[in-house]
Amino acid sequence: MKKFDLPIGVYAITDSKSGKNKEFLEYCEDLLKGEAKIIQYREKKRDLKLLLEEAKALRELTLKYNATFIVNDYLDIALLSEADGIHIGQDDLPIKDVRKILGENKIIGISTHNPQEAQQAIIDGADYIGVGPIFYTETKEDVCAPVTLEYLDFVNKNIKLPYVAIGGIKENNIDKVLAMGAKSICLVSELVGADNTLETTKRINNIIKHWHKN
Ligand code: 3NM
Repeated sequence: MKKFDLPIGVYAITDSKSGKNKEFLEYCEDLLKGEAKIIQYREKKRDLKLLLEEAKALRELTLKYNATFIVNDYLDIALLSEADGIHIGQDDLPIKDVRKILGENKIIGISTHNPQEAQQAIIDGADYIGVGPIFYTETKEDVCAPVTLEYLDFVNKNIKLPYVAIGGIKENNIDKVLAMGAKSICLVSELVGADNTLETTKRINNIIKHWHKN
């Protein structure tokens, strides 16, 4: 039995530019008020003490809004902040070793970019996968070329794991991703760059939920 399903709606990821016009936590609270039910804390190349401090604060905030809290990459930060789980990349520690450290009850997600990686994620015991980048993105450094809607279609039809569609997804192209069956959708720059993060998150959540209402 699956222990976890991704919520239908926006899968929010923080970015070093999150809250550039606002305090970081205020930005995250806008995501939560806009009904994001899952937040991944993704911050690269920063002071570990600061990462832990922010992760703990975000853990507290996500509990207040009854949202799932995932930490990107850092196992130590995930454990110390009592996150619900971790999201890793293909070059990180193997899932079975991450599982040994985190335990059975925590969520492990992994980014995948092709059918082989998706199939391997099942074998390795991932709880969900990231599917991307669907479209061109400048947000993630060293990411591969867009995997296109073709890979999303493959995952939707063949991979029996929850998945989040990611990469270059905007309000003006989200319909294409929804039409493939995606239920959990991540938009980073679209939310970071929004004039009103709360309203934009809410509006995009409504689009996703409306699409899947039956
Ligand atoms: N992971 P935006 S693409 C964090 O394909 C991340 O694994 C990706 O940002 C992957 O919505 C990506 O601004 C960045 O394109 C997504």
